[in-house]
Amino acid sequence: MLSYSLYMLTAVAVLLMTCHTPCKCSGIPGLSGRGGLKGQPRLPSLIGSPKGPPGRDGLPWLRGLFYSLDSNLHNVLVNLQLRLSRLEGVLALNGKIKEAGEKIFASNGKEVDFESALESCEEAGGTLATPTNEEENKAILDIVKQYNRYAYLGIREGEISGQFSYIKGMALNYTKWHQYEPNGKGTEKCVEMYTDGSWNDKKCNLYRLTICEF
Ligand code: MAN
Ligand code: CA
Repeated sequence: MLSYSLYMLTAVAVLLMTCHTPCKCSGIPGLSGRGGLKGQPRLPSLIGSPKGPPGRDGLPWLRGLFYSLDSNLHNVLVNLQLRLSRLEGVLALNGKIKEAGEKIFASNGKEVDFESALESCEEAGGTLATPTNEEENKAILDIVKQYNRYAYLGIREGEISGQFSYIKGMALNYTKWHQYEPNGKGTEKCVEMYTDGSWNDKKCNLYRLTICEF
């Protein structure tokens, strides 16, 4: 009786932990992107790969318990995925978000200096919009055009003049400099996006549209 209660407690604890631990669902196989139900692999099982109902060997009641917890968990995750996908659809329809690959871009419509923009994005759990390919640059550009305002990007000049990198420190793997830019030679340490999607190095204390990525 005691060991049964212990198993029940453990099982419930596992279920609660899995359900309540905040997680980035894009990290779970089959839960990345929108509407990804087609051909979605089954989620990783708590008890290995459940090919069917509990077998006869081992502790059938324990296998049964985990099997049903596992099925419930699977259903919860599939429903969450559907619900999130519908919410993303609503936000996209209303022009509140732009999606590119795994990234979601959004603006609060405010024009502030670079540090304040970065702070707002981080406070919201994201960071400043940082285009790393043409698709992402286009998604950010859509927002720049929507507000008809230049926006700061998550790119900054390092100690070496003319050397720009992502705010996290890595070297740029994609650039979209406007002709003759960057030209600040150490005096323009931030980067703005123009309304044609090209980039200009610019002083960091100006008022530019805040666009974040999540
Ligand atoms: C201004 C600033 C510079 C920019 C030039 C381009 O001087 O916006 O950052 O390079 O215009 O002519
Ligand atoms: Ca410049």
